[in-house]
Amino acid sequence: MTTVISTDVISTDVISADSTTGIMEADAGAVSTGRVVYGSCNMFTVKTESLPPEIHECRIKGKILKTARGFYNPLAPGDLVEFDAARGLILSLRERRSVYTRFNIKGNAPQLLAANVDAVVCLATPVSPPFRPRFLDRLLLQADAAEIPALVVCNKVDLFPALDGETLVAVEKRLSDFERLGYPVLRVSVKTGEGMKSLEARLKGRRAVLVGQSGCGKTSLVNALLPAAMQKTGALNKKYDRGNHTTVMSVLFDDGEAGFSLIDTPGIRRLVPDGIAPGDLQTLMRDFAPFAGKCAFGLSCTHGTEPGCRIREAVETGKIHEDRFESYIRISDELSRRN
Ligand SMILES: Nc1nc2c(ncn2[C@@H]2O[C@H](COP(=O)(O)OP(=O)(O)OP(=O)(O)O)[C@@H](O)[C@H]2O)c(=O)[nH]1
Ligand SMILES: [Mg+2]
Repeated sequence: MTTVISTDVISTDVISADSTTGIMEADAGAVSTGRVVYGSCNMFTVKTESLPPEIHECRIKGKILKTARGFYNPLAPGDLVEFDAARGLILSLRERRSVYTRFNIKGNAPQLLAANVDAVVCLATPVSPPFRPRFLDRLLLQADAAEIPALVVCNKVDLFPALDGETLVAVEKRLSDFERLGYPVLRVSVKTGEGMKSLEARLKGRRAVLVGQSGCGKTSLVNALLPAAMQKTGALNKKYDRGNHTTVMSVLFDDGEAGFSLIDTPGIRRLVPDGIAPGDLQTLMRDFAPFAGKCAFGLSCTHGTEPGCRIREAVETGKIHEDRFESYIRISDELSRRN
C-alpha cells in the first residue's frame, strides 16, 4: 500500500503506541528496508531508502521482538525496519545505534523519542517561553547518558533586546557555562536568520533530534532548514507565555537534498531521565565528574551536610554553577526514589 505522506499530522497520540504491541517475526514475502518516519498506536509510516523513496503505512502485530521489548512505544522515528509492503506489515527491527529516551512515569517504562540519531539539538529560548536552564541540564544529561553528541541552540535571539539587564546576564552566564562544559552553543533566530548558516553547517551529514519546551521553535527550525517539510507552527499562548503543544508526535523530516535530516518532537514539559543509575549521576554530569569520589566520604557522599565535600566546595568556588548543583540534587532525588 503506497500512500502520500501528510506533513500536516494531527493526532492526539503523543508517540504512545501500545506497549503490548510488538513486531512480528518475518516468515515470507518480498522484504523491503525502510526508515520509520512517524507512528502512532499500531500504525507506522515507513520510507524506503530507494530512489525515489516510497512511503508505506505498516502495522506491527504478533510476537514481540526482543529489541522492541521494555519500551513504552515499540518504534520511533529513525528506526530502520524490514517490512512487507504488500501486506503492510513490519517484520523486524534492525539493531539501533542510538536511542534518545525519557522515562515515562505513567507507563513506568522508557519512552523512545528518536532512534539512530547522531546529534541531540537541545533548543532553548531567552524568553517566550522563559529560559529554563535546569531543563537544558536534563536534556544534555540524557544525551550524555545515551552517548549522543549534544548541542545547545538558543533560538529567538531577536528577542534579547526585550530582556532586562539582569535576566540577560543570567542567560548569558548559563549559556557560557554550557560552552565551558564542552557543549557547542549556537545563538540563532529563525525569524531573522541569524546563526542559521552555522547551525546548518553543524547538522551536515547527521540525523538530529530536536528537543525542547513547547513554543521554543522546533518546528519553525525544521521549516526553515528543510523547507519541503511544511509543518504547522503555533502562535504562542499569550496568557501563559508558553507553547501550545502544536506538535503532537515525533516526525522524521528528510527532504533528500539538505544532506541532513531532523526529527521534530512534541514540546516536553518535564524530562525524567532514563537509564541512569543514581550512583552514576555525579560522573555523568560533566562539571561534577572531576570531583566524583574525591569527597571525604568518597562516592557515598550525598553532597548534603557531610564534612570534606569536594562538590559543595566546587559550588562555593564557582567551579560548579549553583543552578547545576540544584539540578543535581533534584535529579538525584528522583533517581533514588525510583530505584
Ligand atoms: N520572535 C521569534 N519567534 C519565533 C522564532 N522562531 C519561532 N518563533 C515563533 O514561536 C512560536 C512557536 O514556534 P513552534 O515552531 O511552533 O514551536 P515548537 O517548539 O515546535 O512548539 P511545540 O510544537 O508546541 O513543541 C511560533 O509563533 C513561531 O513563529 C524566532 O526566532 N523569533
Ligand atoms: Mg512543534
